[in-house]
This record gives sequence, C-alpha cells and structure tokens, in this order.
Amino acid sequence: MPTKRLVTIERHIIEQQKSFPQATGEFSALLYDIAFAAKVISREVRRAGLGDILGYTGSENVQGEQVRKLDEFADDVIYRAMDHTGRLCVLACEEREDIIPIPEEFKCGHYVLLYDPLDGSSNIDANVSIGTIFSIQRKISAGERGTLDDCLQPGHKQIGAGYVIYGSSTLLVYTAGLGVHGFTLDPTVGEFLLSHENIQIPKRGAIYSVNEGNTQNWDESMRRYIEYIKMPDKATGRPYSSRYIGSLVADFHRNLLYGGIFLYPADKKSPKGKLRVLYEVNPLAFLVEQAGGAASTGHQRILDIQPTDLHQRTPLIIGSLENVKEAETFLQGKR
Ligand code: P6P
Repeated sequence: MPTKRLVTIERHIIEQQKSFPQATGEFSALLYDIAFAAKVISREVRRAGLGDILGYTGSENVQGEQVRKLDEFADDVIYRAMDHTGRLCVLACEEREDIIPIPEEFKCGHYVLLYDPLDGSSNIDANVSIGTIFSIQRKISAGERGTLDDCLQPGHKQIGAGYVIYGSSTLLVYTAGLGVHGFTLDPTVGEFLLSHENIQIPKRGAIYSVNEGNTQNWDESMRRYIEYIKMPDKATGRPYSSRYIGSLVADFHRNLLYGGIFLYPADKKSPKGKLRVLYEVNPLAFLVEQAGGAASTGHQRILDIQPTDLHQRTPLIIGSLENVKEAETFLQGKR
C-alpha cells in the first residue's frame, strides 16, 4: 500500500499559491493564521469536559442564544490571531452584533474574515462534534479601514472558505477555488496533514438530514418532498437513511464525503430560515460547489444571495447535485 505524501497544510497552501502568479502570499498567510487558531481551539475543545469552561456565561449573543464559554473562547482566539497581522481590513462574527474593526494601532490588509467561531455549541456538553466555519472575501471599499459593505458581499465573490470539525479527530477542510482539501490534525506534532485531497461529493446520495420535529411547521411542498424520499424506489436509491446530528458542520461533512442532502427550510418558526448567510451558509455553499455539489434556498443559488444584513438568515438545501435539484422541483411546486 503506497504511503500518502506527507503534506502539511502550510506546504499545500504554498503549492496552491503557485496557481495564482499575482499572489503576494498575504492570502496564504491568512490561511496559516486560521489553521493556527484552529489548533488552539481544538486543544480547548478536547479539554472542555475537564475545566470549568463548560456551562453558560450567563450572557447572550445577538441571536438571543445563551453563549457558552467555549464560544467566547473560540471567538477570542480567532480575533487575537487575526487583529494584528495586517492581512485583514475588517472581521464579522456570528456572536457579535456589529462588524469588528482592526484596532487603529494595526495596519489593514486586503481581506475580510467572516466566521462562526463554534457552530453547534449547544452540543458541547454531549460531546457531539462541533465546528468553526469561515469565509474570506476581498476588500472592496475605497478607504484604508474595512466597512460593512466589505462584509455584505454575495457568496460568489468569496476567495476562500472552510471549516474545522472537532470530532473523533480535528479536521480542517478548505477551498481557495482550486478544489476542496481536508487536513487531519496530528496533535503529537501540532500539524495539519493532508488526509482528504480533492474531495468530490457523490452526484447522488442516499442520506437525508433534516429536523423532522419541525414537520408541522413546514409548507406542503417540503412535507411532500420528505414523504417522497421515504418511498421505496431502487432507481433513485430510496428510501434514504435519515441522519441528523443537529451540528451543521458534522451533518455537512458526513454528506460531503458520503453524498446526500441537508435541509433547513424556512418554516413557521423561522420564516427566513435559521442558518446565517455570511458565517454558515455561504462558506459551505462555496465548498460544496467546489466539490461538485449544489446549495440552494430551494428557489435561488445560495452564492447569488445579495446580503443586506450581517446576521441575515436563509433556508438551506445543500449536498449532492442530483438530490438538491430533485428537492428544488418539489419546493418550486413542479412535482
Ligand atoms: P435545530 C446549531 O445550533 C445550528 O446552528 C446548526 O449547527 C445546526 O445545523 C442547527 O442549528 C440545528 O438546528 O433547530 O435542528 O436544533
């Protein structure tokens, strides 16, 4: 069995940079910074059950959700790894109401970082996999410092995106527009090593991920689609297996590797959907398209959404190309 090439994420980023002749190395360095922050967060997540870091801080985030200490820690680690590097002009984070400026004493760079520091954090106490999700945009505003407009760009403008999943191992998956690549953290040496080169999502999968507890809140077309995929049909691999962890990164990562579809539609409780465009949905949509899949609101390509608010939510249908297209025919009333 030939051994795999020993490729660290740093080496992989440098190799990818060669495809961009005009690259200055600033974007590559930004990806290193993210990998560094991921190592620090991973260490703390692994210790979560040991310290007093669990439990609520008693404070709430802009979503009105209880903020757990690990969320704050992850947010703080990412910010402190980024604020002084001169690579970013502005940041925005799911846990903070407004844009996060670069402190006056530090110079600004050409990039924007949008991130969810620890998605799925309500699962921390149950030792369920959780994740960091990030999206990188270019600065488009004229001034030296970044602005809200730099953050409110459509997903198709992203130049990088990825996630870190803190599961049975810590995995960093990213794209810079040249395919999707996964790196597993070897904690003994503190390196992310290439473990999943050029991930391609199967064109059709037999897994569906949705919170069926919301069935009564869905519209009729959504209920009909879910009933359809439960009906036996060998040609389309039905009935599918239901897999729902309730941690977006974990549900997405499994479907990316095995094929399938994840759905969080709009419903009576969340008329605009639950998941956030900038910090969760755009980065995963960029990744899934780079892996040969699709991401839609049910009516529109996710990457074409023009955001108007930092914490804008959207319905999300994401996964294998054929599964998403099939779901859209139901959600658009064509079946
Ligand atoms: P529900 C976690 O809170 C999260 O934001 C995503 O990670 C996850 O996919 C979703 O919410 C789960 O939501 O309503 O099914 O519990």
